[in-house]
Amino acid sequence: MEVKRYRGENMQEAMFKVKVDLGTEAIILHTRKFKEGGFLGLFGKEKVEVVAALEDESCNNRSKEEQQLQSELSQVKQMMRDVLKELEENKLQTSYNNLPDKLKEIVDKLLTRGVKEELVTKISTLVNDRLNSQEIKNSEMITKLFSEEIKARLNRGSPIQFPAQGSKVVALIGPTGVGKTTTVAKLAADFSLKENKDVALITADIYRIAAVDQLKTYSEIIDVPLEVVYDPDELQQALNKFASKDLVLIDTAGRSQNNEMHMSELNALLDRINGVEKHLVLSATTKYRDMLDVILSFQQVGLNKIIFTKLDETKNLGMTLNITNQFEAKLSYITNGQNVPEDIEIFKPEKIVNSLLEE
Ligand SMILES: Nc1nc2c(ncn2[C@@H]2O[C@H](COP(=O)(O)OP(=O)(O)O)[C@@H](O)[C@H]2O)c(=O)[nH]1
Ligand SMILES: [Mg+2]
Repeated sequence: MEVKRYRGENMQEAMFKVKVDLGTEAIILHTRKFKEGGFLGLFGKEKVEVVAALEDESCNNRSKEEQQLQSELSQVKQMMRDVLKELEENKLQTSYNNLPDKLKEIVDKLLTRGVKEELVTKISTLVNDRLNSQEIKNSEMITKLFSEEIKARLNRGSPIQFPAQGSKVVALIGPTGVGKTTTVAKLAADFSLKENKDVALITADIYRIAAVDQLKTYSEIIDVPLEVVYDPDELQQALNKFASKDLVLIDTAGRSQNNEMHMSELNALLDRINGVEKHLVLSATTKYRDMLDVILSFQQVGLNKIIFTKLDETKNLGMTLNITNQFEAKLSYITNGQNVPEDIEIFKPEKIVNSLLEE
């Protein structure tokens, strides 16, 4: 501790000096009055002396206090954060608990029916927001809002439509075994028998004898002509031959490692045909990730529409919603059984909505 003395004409002056020199933290140890000048202390002028010191410790203490204060402050801050977080979590928890049962029930239903989680979250959040702005908030309203949101994401169905003049050419493309040939037969039967259209078939699936036979049998039963083609030139010739038909359906080989008709060949085959509408055939039993792979590879060939098959074999109807939500291509048909020609229908969003939401 450093002790210093300060003198002044009066107390104020001495204190002022202490303050200037030692700062406000100075400790006053002692003050006294004394006389300066004169003789033996007589007749001298009265002055003031202040003994002051600046404690090192006071300095230390101060910074210690500051540190302590800082740490207390950050503790308080942390506590506040914890409390706020807890409040927020409680709020979320409470708000989830407060969601109407019907809403939670539909969320479960959509998840079990194969709609992907991310999409279910999105849709149910929107429904809940919309519900909050409604006057009536009963189960019917919740179902109605869900069905609107789902329908908006399913797009309209887009079946085969005929040009005012000339023939319509539709090719079915897709992996092996998804039901292309069966679907070609169903479409041929439907258009020729029910809608009285003049239909012809072409098969480019010449890599499996059985595949040709399969379609040949159908063509005979339905009584429509069939041409088997082996290359793009023959395909063009067959199309010329069928130029007066209303509808020409082309069956193609599935794409697989063992199959010589790879994507590029399929591309080469269909590339030169003007105005061919390509429907990608997907089986609803395929896993979503695999389905995305299939769509991405067939997008190289260019696809206009999507047909979903085998909906009878799965509860995963949500697949249709996942796909239409993610891709622009519209759905044209769905098939739901092996029977030709019965088990096919135009894709109708309402029907999918109902099936997704039904009890
Ligand atoms: N359950 C069911 N089976 C189908 C459906 N469509 C096709 N199939 C069956 O799937 C198998 C493969 O069909 P196919 O038309 O040869 O497929 P492709 O290789 O794509 O031409 C056959 O056993 C068909 O009967 C469907 O909608 N539901
Ligand atoms: Mg086939």
